Amino acid sequence: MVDVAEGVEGLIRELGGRPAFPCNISVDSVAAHYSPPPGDVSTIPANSVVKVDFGVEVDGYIADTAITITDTVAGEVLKTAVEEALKAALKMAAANVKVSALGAVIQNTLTRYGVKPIKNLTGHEIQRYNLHAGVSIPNVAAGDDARLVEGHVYAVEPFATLSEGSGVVVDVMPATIYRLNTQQPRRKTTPEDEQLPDS
Ligand SMILES: [Co+2]
Repeated sequence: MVDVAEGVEGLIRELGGRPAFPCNISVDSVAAHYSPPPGDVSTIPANSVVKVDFGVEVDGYIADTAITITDTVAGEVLKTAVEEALKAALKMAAANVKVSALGAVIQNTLTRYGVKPIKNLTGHEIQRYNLHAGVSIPNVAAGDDARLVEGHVYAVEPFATLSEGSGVVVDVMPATIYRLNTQQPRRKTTPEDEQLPDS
């Protein structure tokens, strides 16, 4: 996994960009946000569903993208479903379209393939130097009355799970991706905090 992450991030730098966030390599029931820390010896198992998610930053402008790679039949269904859901959402994306309408078309497409949308992972608006800004793009017919705005940038991120899944992801430790928040005052650290591994 470290080799894949290093390869992706190395190529981004070679091509003149910078990784916008650590390359995520998430396997099977891990939906997103696992990045192998230094020294991680884990490998990608056979018969798995692997999500590779990475972003590129140039001069503060950010692209956010992901692909699913699988050697399983169930994984192929998931992959086709999310790809078709993305296509359907992009087809209707335009200024003034409600984000809930995008969520609805994503949900309907996924349901047609017999898989379930993940409710609590969403796409998002992207601003310069700000990966998660402004509105969220839901994967279900939910959300507020927010609408797409001309000139703004959005990441549309359909996430799906097999029908027996709950459609809700949970946070598990260890967290391997951190974000430096320069807007908030630093909270006091405790000796415990000092012992957390760097990632
Ligand atoms: Co994203």
